[in-house]
Amino acid sequence: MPVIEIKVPDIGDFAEVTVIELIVKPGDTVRAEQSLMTVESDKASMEIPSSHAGLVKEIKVQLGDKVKQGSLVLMLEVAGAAASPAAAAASEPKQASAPAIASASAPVSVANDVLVPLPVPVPVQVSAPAVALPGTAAAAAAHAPGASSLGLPHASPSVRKFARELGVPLAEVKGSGPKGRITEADVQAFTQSVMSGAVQTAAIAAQAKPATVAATDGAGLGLIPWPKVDFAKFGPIERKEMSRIKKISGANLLRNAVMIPAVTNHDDADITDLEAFRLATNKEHEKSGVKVTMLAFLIKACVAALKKYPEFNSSLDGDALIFKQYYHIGFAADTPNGLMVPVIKDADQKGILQISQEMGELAKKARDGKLSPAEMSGASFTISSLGGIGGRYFTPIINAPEVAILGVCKSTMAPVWDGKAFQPRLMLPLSLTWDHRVIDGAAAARFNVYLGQILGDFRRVLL
Ligand code: CAO
Repeated sequence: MPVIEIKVPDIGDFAEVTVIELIVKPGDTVRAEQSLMTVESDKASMEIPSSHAGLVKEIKVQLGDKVKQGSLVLMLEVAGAAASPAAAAASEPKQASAPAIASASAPVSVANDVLVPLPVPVPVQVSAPAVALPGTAAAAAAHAPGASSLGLPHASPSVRKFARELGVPLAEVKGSGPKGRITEADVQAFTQSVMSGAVQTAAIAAQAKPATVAATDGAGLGLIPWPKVDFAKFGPIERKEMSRIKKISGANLLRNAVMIPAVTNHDDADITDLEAFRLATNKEHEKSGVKVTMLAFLIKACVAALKKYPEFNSSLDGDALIFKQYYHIGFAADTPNGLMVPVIKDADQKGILQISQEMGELAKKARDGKLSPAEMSGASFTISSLGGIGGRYFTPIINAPEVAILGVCKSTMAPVWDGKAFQPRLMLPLSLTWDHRVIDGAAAARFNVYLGQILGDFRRVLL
């Protein structure tokens, strides 16, 4: 029986491509259009199908070889009538794109028909080009065990198809092929380890986990799994367990960030006169040992704004709002073990000196790890001040079930136009984050404006 040469057909714009997978071996019988090997350019993977049915006699390429149109792929023994000269080339390559895998000779490109494996065993097609994938999907996929530089798990179209048929999330499979490429054997081995219980898919693991520890896994939210990276591959590393406080606050912050439709308004308050007053007060009370801080004034100013705009002092309860008639103000304290939020109770009934004194005591207890649960609970509004450190604005995360939080940064002197000239004024940057289910943008802007007015002239608190 005649033996014909199977060569690389027209592969479009690609001058040279690399052989990344040999799908057949000598002695295999192949059908016409059956894939012989996978090649890869810098843009896409393609499978080279056979133009004829026959018996593979000899493979003429090796993994890693660079091939181009006309390169000899293999020798195929075919039935006599089939060996016409016109047929002595492989079929058009199957690029992994195009609407579907129509015929084996229709080009299909990986780059334009991205199958992003989800934690559930249902592949989802994303029609955008790989380079323009939605940020999270692309970023996460790019760090997945077998991810390629396109943000996709490194696998040939046939392996992808195989994984799809088995419902295997390719992003969770570690590739053993060249450059971490996932092979059919990897998919098989993954399936076996899942069946034997040695490995759980992210979707199964998420179902088994309590909600609070979903902090490291997007699967509970129906997202693709969190990227797992072997950092040691890139350089020296050290693993340290997070503190208990960080673990607890992290889970809370994640829930609040994900569940609250939060918006942040930024504004500046002119605290030139207030700062002068604060410094004078501190001088006056030098001997008392109590230091009056800007945060104490902010607490008092917030109480006034909360009274004027009560929805900021409320909490959601199903479809109802609970309006609190007390003013317990939490303040974020930076401690060696992480973020803690002690609470000044009944701040409306306390003066600046008392608030300053209590704040000092609570902050010390927080840093010493001696806060009691009662001293950290019951807040109806929270302030997070980075004023002692620096920065301009930030977007604090609401401390649920509260509905707003005020972030404060470092005040700076700035030229402010008074209608006739620029005046040097001490300006305090404010960032108010609010829950859009409860508060409207206009109300948030009014709250900030009012807060600014009070801080600009504290006598307004008395009105
Ligand atoms: N603008 C300019 N200076 C400010 C300022 C502001 N908004 N706020 C405070 N300062 C100054 C203070 O006057 C003080 O200066 P002096 O030492 O010259 O008197 C200095 O900065 C340090 O103040 P402080 O931060 O120790 O005191 P505070 O009352 O402002 O804050 C506390 C107390 C507990 C809130 C603070 O120590 C702290 O832990 N801040 C970090 C909070 C945090 O981590 N927030 C982020 C939460 S989100 O991750």
